[in-house]
Amino acid sequence: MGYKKYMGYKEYNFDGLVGMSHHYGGHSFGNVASSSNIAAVSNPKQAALQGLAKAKALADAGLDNGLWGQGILPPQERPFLPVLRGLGFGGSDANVIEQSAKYYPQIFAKCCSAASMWTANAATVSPSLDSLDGKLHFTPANLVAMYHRSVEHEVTGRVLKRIFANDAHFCHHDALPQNMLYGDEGAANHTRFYSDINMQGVEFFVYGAAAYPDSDDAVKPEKYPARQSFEASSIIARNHQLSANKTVFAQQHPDAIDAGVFHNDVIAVGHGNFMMCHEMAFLDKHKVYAELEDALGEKLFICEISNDDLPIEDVVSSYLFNSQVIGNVRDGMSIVAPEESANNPKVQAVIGKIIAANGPVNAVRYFDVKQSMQNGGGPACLRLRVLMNDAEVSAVNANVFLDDGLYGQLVDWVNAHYRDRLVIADMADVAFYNECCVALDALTKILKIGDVYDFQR
Ligand code: SUG
Repeated sequence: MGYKKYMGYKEYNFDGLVGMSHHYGGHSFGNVASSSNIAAVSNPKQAALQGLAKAKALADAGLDNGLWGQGILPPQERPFLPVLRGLGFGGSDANVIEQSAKYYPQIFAKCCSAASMWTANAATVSPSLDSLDGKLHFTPANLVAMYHRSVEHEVTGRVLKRIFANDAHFCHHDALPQNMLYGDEGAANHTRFYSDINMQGVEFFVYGAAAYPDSDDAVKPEKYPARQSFEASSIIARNHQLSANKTVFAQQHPDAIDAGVFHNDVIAVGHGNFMMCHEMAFLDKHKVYAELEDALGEKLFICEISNDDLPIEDVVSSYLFNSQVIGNVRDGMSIVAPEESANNPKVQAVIGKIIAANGPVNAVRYFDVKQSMQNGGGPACLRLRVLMNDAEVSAVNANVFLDDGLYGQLVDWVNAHYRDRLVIADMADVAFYNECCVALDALTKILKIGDVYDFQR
C-alpha cells in the first residue's frame, strides 16, 4: 500500500481506568515511589475519580479546540484467579483466594495488582501513517521484568482487539515471548515525532540495555533492572513495518535507571516536533538528538534540562517529565503535569524557563493524580496515545470515547462499586473478588466491549 498522506488524523489518549484493587504493594523494584509506599492504605475510589477527572478535563479541552480526543481503557480482573489456579490452588474461588493468600502472600498480592491502569505500558502503537501496510499496529507489552505486570498482556491484547476490531484498519500482534531477552514495556519507552500530523512520523524507541550488545564497551544499569531490551524494540519496529530511515533507537542512560528512572517517560516526553528531556535521559545524547532531527528532516525543538537546574532526584520525585504534552506548534502546546511538580520550586523555575524559551510550549496545567503517583505513575503513565484518522475512529464500535454521558456513567459506576480504603488483607476475602466481578461485568456493558474477562468466559 505504501505511505500515505491522509487528512483528519487526531491523537487519542486512552486513559486506563484505575482498578478496584489499587493498592500499594511495593511490587516494582527500581520504582522509588512503589518501594517507598509499600503497605500504605490506598483509596481506589479516589484513585479512579482522580484519573477520570484528568481524562475528562482533557476530553473537554479537546472537544473545544478539535485537536485531540480522549478514550478510556478498562481495568483488569483482580485477584487474577486463572494465574493462582495455574500455581496449583484449586477448588472454589474462595478456596483459591484463601489458600494462595495464606501460603504465597507475596505472589497473591502481585496477582491483585491494579497496575494495568498505567496504559502507557499496555502496548506499543504505530499509526497507519508509519506502517508499510497502512494499518494501525498494536503490540501488547509483555512487561516481563515485573511479575505482577507480566500477567497483564493477554487480557490487554483481548481488550485492544475488541475495541479496535476491524481487520481492514487494525493489525494486532501478540506480546513478545516472556523472557527478559525480549523485555518490553510498551509506549512508556516509545515516542513518535512529526511536524505534520497527517504525514509519516519518526518512531523513537528507547531501551534500557541490549541483551546481546554489539560492543564490549556496552554499559547497563547496575542497581536496578533495564526493563526494555534493544532486541524487543527492534522486533516491534520490524513487526509494525516501520521504515528504517524513520526509526531511531536510543539507549537510556544507565545512571538514570539506577537513580529510579525505570521508564524513559519518567525522564523525557516528546510530542509533535517537541521534546522535553533531562540531560541524563540518553546515553550519547548528541548522537540521539542528531539522529532524531535527521530522521524528522526538519527542526526538532529539544528542551534539555540540566542536572544543575533539576537534579535527577527531583526528576524522580516531581515526575515533571511524566507530563503529557498536548496541542501543536500553530496553536501552542501545554504541559499537563502532576501536582507534585507544582510543589517543587526547582521544577517551577524549569517550567518558567520552558515557557519563556522560544519553543511551542506556552502553558502548564496541574492535575492531582496522587493515588497513582504514590505507585510511580504520573499523568503520562495513565495514557496510551493512539493516532487515528476519521475512518479508523468510525471503525471503533465500542463506547470508549469519553464524553459527558460516558463520564457520568463511569463516575456513577465508580461511586457504586469502589472502596475508599484498601489494604492487601482486604483482598484475601472472596467477597472482594465477587464485588469486582459484579462491577467489571457492568463495566463491559457500559463500554460495549463484550465479554473480555476470564470470569465471564
Ligand atoms: O510498572 N508501578 C508501575 C508504574 C508504571 C508507570 N508507568 C510509566 N512510567 N509509564 C510500574 O512500576 C507499582 C505497583 C505496586 O507497587 O503496588 C507499579 O506497578
